[in-house]
Amino acid sequence: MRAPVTRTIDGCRLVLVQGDITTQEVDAIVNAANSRLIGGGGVDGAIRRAGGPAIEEECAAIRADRGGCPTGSAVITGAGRLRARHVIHAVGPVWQGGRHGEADLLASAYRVSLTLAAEHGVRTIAFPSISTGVYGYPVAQAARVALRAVVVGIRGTSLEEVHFVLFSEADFDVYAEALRELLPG
Ligand code: AR6
Repeated sequence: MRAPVTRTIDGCRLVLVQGDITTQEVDAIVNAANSRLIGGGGVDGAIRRAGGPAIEEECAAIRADRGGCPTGSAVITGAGRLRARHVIHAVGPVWQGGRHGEADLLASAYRVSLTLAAEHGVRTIAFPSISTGVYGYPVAQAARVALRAVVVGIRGTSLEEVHFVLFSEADFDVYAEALRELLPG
């Protein structure tokens, strides 16, 4: 298990941790969702199992109302039995080789999540590595896009702490290296 890596940006702590996102003590947990907001595997399955049926009930209401959530965007629900107050369901792109706007869509998924968080008074938030599981986005490239989007997006917000929760040591190491490149020291 890797030790956390931390940077401070404009008074906000950016922390890389290795672990399970469902156990994070934060106001909001971000889910790597799909555009139909229909529960799947990976981190989505873990969040829905831990949070219970209340999350699916709210997702079903959003589906009925607006059909789901476009790729590159996000929606917010309650968090059911999770410790967090909110789940932000962010829809990252499916990797198609890198020339189909994937980087812009991935950055947008992070940006919209931060905007929703700020609108709901969230002070602490945890992100998974969106799109790098089932959706096949190469993790080194995704890490650079994700960290840059968050470092830019947290400036001027009331966010106090942003966690990236990496499931494996390998993913943690890739994010730690990308963070060192982006913010040396
Ligand atoms: N905590 C933190 N990270 C986790 C956890 C966990 N409990 N479980 C898995 N991961 P994925 P995607 C990591 O596939 O690529 C779903 O079916 C995992 O190791 O969950 O955006 C949705 O419904 C990987 O690094 O999300 C969509 O249909 C990362 O989370 C689709 O998969 C993301 O992997 C979204 O695919």
